[in-house]
Amino acid sequence: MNDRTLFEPYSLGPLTLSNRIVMAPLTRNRAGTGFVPGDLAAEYYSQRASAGLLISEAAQISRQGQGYQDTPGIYTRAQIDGWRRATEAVHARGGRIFLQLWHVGRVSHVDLQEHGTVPVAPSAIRAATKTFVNNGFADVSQPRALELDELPGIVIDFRQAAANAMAAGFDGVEIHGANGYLLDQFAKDGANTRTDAYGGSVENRARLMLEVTAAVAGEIGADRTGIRISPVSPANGVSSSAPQAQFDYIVDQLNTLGIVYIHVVEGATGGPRDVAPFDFASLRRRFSKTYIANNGYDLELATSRLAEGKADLFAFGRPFIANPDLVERLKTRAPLANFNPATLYGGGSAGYTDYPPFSASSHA
Ligand code: 8OZ
Repeated sequence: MNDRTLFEPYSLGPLTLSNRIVMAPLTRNRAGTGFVPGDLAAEYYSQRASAGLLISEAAQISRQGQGYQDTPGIYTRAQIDGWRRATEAVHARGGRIFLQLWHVGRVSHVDLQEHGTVPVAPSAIRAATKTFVNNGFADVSQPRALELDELPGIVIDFRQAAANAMAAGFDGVEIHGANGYLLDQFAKDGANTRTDAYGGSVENRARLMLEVTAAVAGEIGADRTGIRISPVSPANGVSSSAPQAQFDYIVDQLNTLGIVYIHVVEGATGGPRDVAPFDFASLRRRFSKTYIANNGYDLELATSRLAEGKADLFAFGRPFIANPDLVERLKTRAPLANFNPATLYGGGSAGYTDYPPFSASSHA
């Protein structure tokens, strides 16, 4: 079954994926009132259902976990019902879809928080990054450090959000442990100067990510739980003084928890793959289940990495925006369309659901 070609089926835990191409999570900021994903989202995901696995845009697990305008949640009944339309549309086309669970931590703005309260973080250190709020980009707000007794509530929010995702019909969930958001902030010492059980040592800084993973896997099953990590990415202003030791340890523990995949952003998110020295093969060796590779892959690199056994699945992000039929285009070596950067974040169907498949585009 697990034929070594990108376009053959692959067994991911209990699921059979039709190929080894994954659609990476992509933030598109088109949720409606109450942060509910609407019919356009269902259409957008169903248009891309020929990917072996779709990973949804990041969905906040709570109001506190939101960091950008108009991103969808997974903590209310209306949000669950909205997402169900997307999962049903994807399943009707034979696709598989995981929901990405997100708490942004300090990458937020008072105007996005309930009653204008300040965002939360491992430590009261402001991130050098911007967010999309009030229809423009603005510096993130100064955060406050989470109290020790608030952390169990965040674990519970992740667990409940995972249960909600399953109620909405998702095939599983991906915990967002990457790109400088809450769990990555805890893991990396540039953002975490705590002196309690959640700061200091490699083990302590990994603790929240691992508690969340254990709780989610306990709720919905390890074989439906994945996680995304970005060991060396400086995304959203994080830094780690010893990423190899930190992420070797994290991946050893994730392996023990038995979750179905690790999804690894190799290098700087959306940027250079060689941003810092790091042995990704070490993570591959430490993890016995599925390794999803991401960042700057094209057909050639994915094909060679698969042949070398360096990864099982390959996540493409930006190429899926303007190429809903990306799998077919890669398979037939058809040209790829470029997306319009002006319609990436927010708006309606323009630049979202109106990119045609190759067979329907102007060459035909
Ligand atoms: C781009 C814009 C906003 C959020 C990530 C969820 O980097 C994101 C994101 C990307 O993981």
